Amino acid sequence: MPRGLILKGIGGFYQVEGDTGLYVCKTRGIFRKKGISPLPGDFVHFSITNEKLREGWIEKIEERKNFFIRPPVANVSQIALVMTGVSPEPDYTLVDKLLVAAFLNDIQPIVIINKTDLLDREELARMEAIYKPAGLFVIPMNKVTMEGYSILHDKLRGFRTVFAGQSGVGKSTILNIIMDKWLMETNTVSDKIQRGRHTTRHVQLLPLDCKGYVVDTPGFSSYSLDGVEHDGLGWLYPEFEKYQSECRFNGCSHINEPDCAVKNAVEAGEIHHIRYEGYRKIYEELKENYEKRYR
Ligand SMILES: Nc1nc2c(ncn2[C@@H]2O[C@H](COP(=O)(O)OP(=O)(O)OP(=O)(O)O)[C@@H](O)[C@H]2O)c(=O)[nH]1
Ligand SMILES: [Mg+2]
Ligand SMILES: [Zn+2]
Repeated sequence: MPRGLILKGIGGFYQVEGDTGLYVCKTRGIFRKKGISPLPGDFVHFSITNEKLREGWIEKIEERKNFFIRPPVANVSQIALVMTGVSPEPDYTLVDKLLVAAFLNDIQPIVIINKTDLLDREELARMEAIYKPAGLFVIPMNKVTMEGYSILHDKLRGFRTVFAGQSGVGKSTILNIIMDKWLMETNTVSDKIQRGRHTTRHVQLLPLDCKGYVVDTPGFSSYSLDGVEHDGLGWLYPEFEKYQSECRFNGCSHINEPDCAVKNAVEAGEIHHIRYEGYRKIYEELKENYEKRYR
């Protein structure tokens, strides 16, 4: 049975990319009964009912490595966090939350500092310095001089990358340029799905020439972290790692304890204070949620 990747789903039809091109597949009632609905990013096994019309049935959904409800997408392998220095003003805590979610789900994060045409080089260096100690790959980009675009294209190779970040940072702009330059020529895009309701709000995987896929998402202004306990938050900050074991207390929260190696590293400038402040905010928020749940 052929195996394929769901690129998008519209009104009960799924566009599936198999080895020999695109098919439009429906799902068996059995999935609905089990409460499973296929997501873009799902790897599926499908049977072909009409080769000429390129139609089939989805018979099996492979186990997901991860999945998200908002936006609905499965098997994300990389997240590109887009931010800017000025317009809009960066929401560092939002970026940190997305980074935490990425590390929690074993997704490779990269950071894009976009609109560098509006930023002087010192400001840019200041922003890069926030994320470099965490070992993150940072790409300065702008559409005016095309800075960073080919570096990004290179980083997309072989990954299924979701673009996320505040509204107005330039996610769609970046993806439109990427698609203009590097969208894969797809064969037979079936009619049926083209005629279906189509809005840009629909989550879809766009195949690139480099065996990478990109997904645009609408910007969000807030993000709630699920599946993270405040106790474990520090372990999702890569730059805390080498200090954590040196704190005086086992299970130190790095908030109020004395002889905290993480806090000392912040004071010494080895951990960036913006990352640490974000950590405190997120920690308090998670703790509050925890107490609400168990009180
Ligand atoms: N100066 C400058 N403006 C840019 C750049 N990239 C994008 N913009 C502008 O930023 C604005 C917002 O861009 P979008 O691509 O719509 O932003 P978005 O992140 O997709 O926003 P949402 O869809 O609301 O989440 C547009 O006016 C773009 O033209 C850039 O490199 N430099
Ligand atoms: Mg957009
Ligand atoms: Zn500590």
